[in-house]
Amino acid sequence: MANVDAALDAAGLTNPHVRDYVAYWAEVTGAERIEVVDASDDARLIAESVEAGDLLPAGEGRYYSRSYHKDTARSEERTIVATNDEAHKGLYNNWRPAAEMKELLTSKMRGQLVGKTMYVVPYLMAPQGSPLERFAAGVELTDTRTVVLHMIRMARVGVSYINDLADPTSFVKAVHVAGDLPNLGQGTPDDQRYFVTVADERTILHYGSSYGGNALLGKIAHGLRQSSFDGFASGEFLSEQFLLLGITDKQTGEKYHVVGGFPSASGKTNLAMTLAPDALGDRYYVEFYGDDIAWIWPGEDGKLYAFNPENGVFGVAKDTNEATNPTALHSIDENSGAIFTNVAYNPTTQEVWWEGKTKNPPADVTGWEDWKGDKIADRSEDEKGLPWAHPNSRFTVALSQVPNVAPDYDDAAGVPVDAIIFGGRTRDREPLVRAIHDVAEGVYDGLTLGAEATFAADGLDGQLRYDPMSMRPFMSYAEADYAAHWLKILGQATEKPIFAHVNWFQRDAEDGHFLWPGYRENLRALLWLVQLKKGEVKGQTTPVGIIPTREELNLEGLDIPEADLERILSIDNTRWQQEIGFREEHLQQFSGLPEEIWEAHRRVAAALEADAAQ
Ligand code: GTP
Ligand code: SPV
Ligand code: MN
Repeated sequence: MANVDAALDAAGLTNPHVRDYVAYWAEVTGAERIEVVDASDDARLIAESVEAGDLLPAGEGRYYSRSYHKDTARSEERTIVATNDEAHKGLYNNWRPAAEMKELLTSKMRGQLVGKTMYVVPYLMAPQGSPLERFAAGVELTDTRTVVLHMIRMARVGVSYINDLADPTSFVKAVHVAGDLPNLGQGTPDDQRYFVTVADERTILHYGSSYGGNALLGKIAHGLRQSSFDGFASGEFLSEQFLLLGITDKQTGEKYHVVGGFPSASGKTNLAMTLAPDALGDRYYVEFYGDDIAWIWPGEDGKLYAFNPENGVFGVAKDTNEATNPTALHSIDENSGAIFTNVAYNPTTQEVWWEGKTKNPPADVTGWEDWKGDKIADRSEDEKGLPWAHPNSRFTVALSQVPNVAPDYDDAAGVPVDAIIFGGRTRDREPLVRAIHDVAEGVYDGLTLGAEATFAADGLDGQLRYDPMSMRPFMSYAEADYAAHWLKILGQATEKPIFAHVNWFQRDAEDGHFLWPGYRENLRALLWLVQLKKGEVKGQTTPVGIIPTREELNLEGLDIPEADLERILSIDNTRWQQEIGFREEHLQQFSGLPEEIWEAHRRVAAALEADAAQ
């Protein structure tokens, strides 16, 4: 058994409550050694991982890892929110009683670290000194060194973040045990994995995975699930699966900030890192703040403020290339410290590749291995069409490596929010952009976000489903309360942001091609939205919001078929009326939904009917 006190003393970890917590779990897990981690340990831990073969070199200052082949995405059905009050039970949070889950997880974790090291990772999910700092501290305990290396990139890590807390008990207890991955029955009736957030005790207990959101507990489990609960319980803030970006108009010197909720693997990273299209690049510049989480609160000046609690990016690799996302590509250049997971790898040349990195895979397959480690050259005729990389393969890199990161990304004051957008993979109905001035209608729009699910969660790719505010997998309390909390926070802002729904994924019904080229061109829709907010354009009013006229959308330097443009700038009333019926059923599942949301729903339905009757 480890000498906990000696290890904590040596690391200067003085917070007595953290010390008790570490000692407790060292005892439960039977850990042999305790190692307290600081961000400055990165180089040593990398060297140890390379030495042990957990990481492979991917060129100078970049690394490659493979996860167990059944452990490559979040598992929504194994993810549970537990509390001591059944009132927190919602439609999506898989609510369970806290006592039952704590007992179960403790039994799963008992003895799991015998002979192993327990890494103690103190972290902060916020810029230091922020008004929400008391919700941001945590200590992850983990059995997995590569998880530590990911945490060093994704969060601010070191004992200084937890030693001097104003309230020394205000840290999240986040325990992670990967366990024996080949013997956990992933996806079978005998699945052993449990990813539990005991939200009203600020305790996270994850067992059975070393992948991303299942294992980097600062990120999703604390940064989204726990913190959205904290935001609600304190009444102070929202925590959402949102990107955060700034648009600077170099001509006027003005800057606008946009937050946006798109479901997992639906374009947050791409939009937040985007460069202006070449033709508009002289005038506009996009600054990156965050690609996955925003904490949002009403400031004293009546504006809504936001920051990104993360310190890094855990981005989807697929289709990232010079044309779609040059900024992402350069954030993972040599010496960026990037860690790639489950892409294809060539141990001879130390190169990595994923679908869409280049048009075709490397012509010379010598040395190349797919994401499972199987040689491409050995593939049978049947296997030749299989992807080289896992569709949910990712890169992990610190925010500071992103070329267009905003100079004030680390500023504790956050930035004022001018617009809140929702979007997802919606193949019909949703136009390029529709703007909504009314707060209740904006919140209603978020709650009825319908999109195709993606490979970021196991077994759901392509399923059409509602994903409120893109928070469905991260929801921590009842949806009706969530809606009310949104209305409350937005209600406190005297300078309201404009809402909008965007869609880069509308397809042609016949041949399936995307009607809008997407990626860098998406900025055009946001520029129109900013202009609308400033009253520089009027748009056309439709029953579901204001959409741009053909003339208002800046299409300079963009060639797009007129027929496609017409489709993405129009509303299909019949299809929308059908959607209203689906929405009604969707919303009825949330008992006690605020009347303002129902009123918004009825207003939209009535406007569609009136429009159809004309
Ligand atoms: P999470 O990290 O899972 O929360 O996802 P995310 O929303 O940050 O997703 P990301 O930006 O990484 O995008 C995922 C996929 O969507 C990538 O394969 C992109 O190539 C694709 N994508 C992003 N933007 C566009 C777009 O404008 N058009 C099209 N067609 N595809 C896009
Ligand atoms: C997502 O799945 O939405 C992600 C990746 O952002 S994970 O950290 O695994 O949740
Ligand atoms: Mn995400």
